[in-house]
Amino acid sequence: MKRYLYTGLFLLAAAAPLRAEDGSRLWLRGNATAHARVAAGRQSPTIAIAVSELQAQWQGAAVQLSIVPNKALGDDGFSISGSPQSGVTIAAVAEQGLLYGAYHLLRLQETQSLPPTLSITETPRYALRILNHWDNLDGSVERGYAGRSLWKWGELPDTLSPRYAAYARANASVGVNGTVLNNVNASPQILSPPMLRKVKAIADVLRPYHIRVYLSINFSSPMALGSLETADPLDKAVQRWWGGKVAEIYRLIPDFGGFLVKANSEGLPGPQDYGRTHLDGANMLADALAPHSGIVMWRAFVYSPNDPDRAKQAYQEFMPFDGKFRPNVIIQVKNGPVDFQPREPFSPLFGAMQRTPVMVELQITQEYLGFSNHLAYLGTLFEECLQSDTYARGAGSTVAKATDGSLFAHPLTAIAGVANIGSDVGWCGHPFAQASWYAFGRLAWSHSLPAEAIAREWLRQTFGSDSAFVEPAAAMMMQSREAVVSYMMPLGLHHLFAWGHHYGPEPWCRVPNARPDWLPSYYHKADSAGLGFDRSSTGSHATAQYFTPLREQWDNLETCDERYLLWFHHVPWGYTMKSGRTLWSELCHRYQSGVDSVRAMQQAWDRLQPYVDAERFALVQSRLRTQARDAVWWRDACLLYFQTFSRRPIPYALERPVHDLDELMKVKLEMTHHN
Ligand code: GCV
Repeated sequence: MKRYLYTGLFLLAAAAPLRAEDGSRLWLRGNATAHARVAAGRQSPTIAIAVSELQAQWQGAAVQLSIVPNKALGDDGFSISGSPQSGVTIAAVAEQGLLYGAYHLLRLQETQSLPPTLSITETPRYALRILNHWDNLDGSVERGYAGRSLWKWGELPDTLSPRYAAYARANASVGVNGTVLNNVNASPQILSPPMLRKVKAIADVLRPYHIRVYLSINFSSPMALGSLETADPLDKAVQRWWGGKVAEIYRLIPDFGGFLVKANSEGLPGPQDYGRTHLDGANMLADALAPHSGIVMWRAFVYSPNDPDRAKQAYQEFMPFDGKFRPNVIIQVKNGPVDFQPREPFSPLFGAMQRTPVMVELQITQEYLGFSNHLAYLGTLFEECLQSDTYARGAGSTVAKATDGSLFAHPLTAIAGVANIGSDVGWCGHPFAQASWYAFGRLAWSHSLPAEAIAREWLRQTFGSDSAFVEPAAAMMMQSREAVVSYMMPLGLHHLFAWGHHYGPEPWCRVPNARPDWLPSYYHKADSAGLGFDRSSTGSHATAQYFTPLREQWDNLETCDERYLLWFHHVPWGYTMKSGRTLWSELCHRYQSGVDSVRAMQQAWDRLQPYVDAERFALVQSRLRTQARDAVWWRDACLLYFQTFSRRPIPYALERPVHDLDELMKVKLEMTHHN
């Protein structure tokens, strides 16, 4: 079976009712026909952007931008008052508040939700709202499915791609205020003087949009760049080296944000190489950055096998250090305890680490959700994580509240999203993937916004406001991520991906001498008795890392949320599920429902053709066809493989598989630019 990667279109040209669009304008498609009167009491590059955006697009009467001493608004907040007819005032304490206020007002206009009288006050829930780019210095992007890197290192610092400002504008429009330019698998070279001059050139473009630049660093940099013989964080020469390097960065980039660090994870160097700890490493860097008000985002994505269950390892490694980090350290924790699977329970570090700032890392790029071939709106995944109740301080202690400074009073609050942005003309590789970037920004600003409301907002701005379009398209988006869960890994299954890339299924995968926790069988544990990883008290007891009542609920097969059933339990094939079906039968139904959902998305999209420009219509239609084929592939691969253990028939009411297991087991994807 040959699998195609979709780089071109092979569609019959449909009648084009609307102007073709390439997606490059994202959700900022306001037509520059307005000539509003906009006045500002002060001048600055940032205020000039707010003024010109409003002048070009605001269709109402005059707008006044005012700096006011209203401390309650904080640095980024704003208020909007007045009325579109008689004139609007946007007030803020600082210039960036005016910029965010301008974009907010224009969003209300573009989504046709302007009230006759405006009385709005907005402040963000996280102080730092940051994109992480996994972009390498050679222009490739790790887990990137939207072309090459946005950053043209070869032509910087002299040539500035117009995309840098367009990127900054898009981010500012949704409130993103930071970006980590390079991959967490960091090359030490990013800190070399020539590279820092290139970084400075980007920072200069992003600054008026109030986007700070951060860098991922390699812990061995003092050895690779500074010819020291060690990178031991307790070594004085190492500390001096970092102090000097940080000072050099701040001379070039006075508002530099700080470092993101992946250390002692997946083969990268770190303090443990010298018998030191994550605490030693993070605090050493924090001391170097503190004089300049920079921060360290130290990742908790670590899984050295100190426990047979990978899902427990980050908690075990980091909890002993709670309360011991410097105040400018924040621990960056992936949403789930393993690795950005289509569905995971939240990481138990949220809520548990109370005396240290902790930030959520979400993945916007679809490493484990069909790359940019599959339509999977991740607003629902982000919402599910942020609204998960940790019960750390009783009911209502959501992940959002455990990280936004409200439950545990930390002044440093942040959230990160691994970007899905590249050189692709439509930025994200799939027109609907833009929605996940948009949703990240909106939730980082206001984590209680419903994913559905965000989807509607995005659709109105990106395609058009006709409710005959918006409502069915929003419904399609809202079910899209659940569809992926169903056809890939329902009921708490995880990591069934093929070796070498994370696109297709390979639950049977065996690789001699591979780390066991990189193989699907480690996670699904299928045998003749049943399926799933026993993380209950009879198994690895990962449930003990959660608060009551979750630990008891999830520990018990009968009360465990079925979404996480096979995450926490090894369940007999004949076990009776809530539906009354056996586990095996339920599994078959779930896989089929995933396939059915994709077909329903295809139908829904085809019906929307009259409302969509030909170019984006055809692209989405083509991607949905790929997705439909892939969904069948996933269903057949997983069910036929698990059937070798369950030895039960696929329920007769369901579609029959269309592949042979032998044939599927031979599929080897050539994912040259997609892995
Ligand atoms: C940047 C997973 C991904 C890696 C990624 C890593 C991480 O393992 O597959 O590509 O590396 O997570 O988040 O550090």
